[in-house]
Amino acid sequence: MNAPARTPRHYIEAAPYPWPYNGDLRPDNTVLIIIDMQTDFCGPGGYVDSMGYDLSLTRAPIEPIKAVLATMRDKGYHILHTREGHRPDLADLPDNKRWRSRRIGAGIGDAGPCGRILVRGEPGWDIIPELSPHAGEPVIDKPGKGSFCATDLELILRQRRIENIVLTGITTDVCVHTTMREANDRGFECVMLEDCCGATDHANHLAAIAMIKMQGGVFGAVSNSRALIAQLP
Ligand code: C5J
Repeated sequence: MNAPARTPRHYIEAAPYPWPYNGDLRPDNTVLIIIDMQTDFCGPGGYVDSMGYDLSLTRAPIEPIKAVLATMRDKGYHILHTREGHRPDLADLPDNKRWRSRRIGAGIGDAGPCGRILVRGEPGWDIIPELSPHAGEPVIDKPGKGSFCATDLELILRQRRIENIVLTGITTDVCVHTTMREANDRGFECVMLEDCCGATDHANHLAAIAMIKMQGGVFGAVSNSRALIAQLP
């Protein structure tokens, strides 16, 4: 008698374990999420620039993300984008978030060189042209750092039977990390691509990556664009 056919297993080289944990990696159960690649976070005159941080750190992931995006689009994987921003009337902007941003001279909701900072519909809030969403790729508008808070992201992922999430974008230590933690707690199997992320401080980028690898992969695993592109089925 023939043995029953085995489902093929596929893994991406990652740390601290080959990802995903069960080798069940397919275009229909896996999504690439690109977080907050907006002018406000990586463009001249945007929020991060107004705070005086080094833009080269948040722009570094643009080229690696482009390569991963092209590969995953080509192979038919799910693609999803997020944008951090607030309603023009600021009804969804907590007072303390605004107060803190004003302390360092980049008040959310205030006028800046790219329009009102982190306000939906303003030029600075747009995703940068290099990584523009294609028709049919959902864009999640989020008022917070995590992509699951006050959004329909989880509903969309469950509708599509997503199990695995490839995380990219900015910033590593804030919106990407918060989203990874939220996703992990909901049972999604996550990998962060380290060269496809960037932080406003490089030491924080490295620390955020190190945290993921603790406890056998406490939030998932860490890989990079080269390994993913080479090994994606
Ligand atoms: C921040 C983000 N850092 N996208 N947002 O405020 O990480």
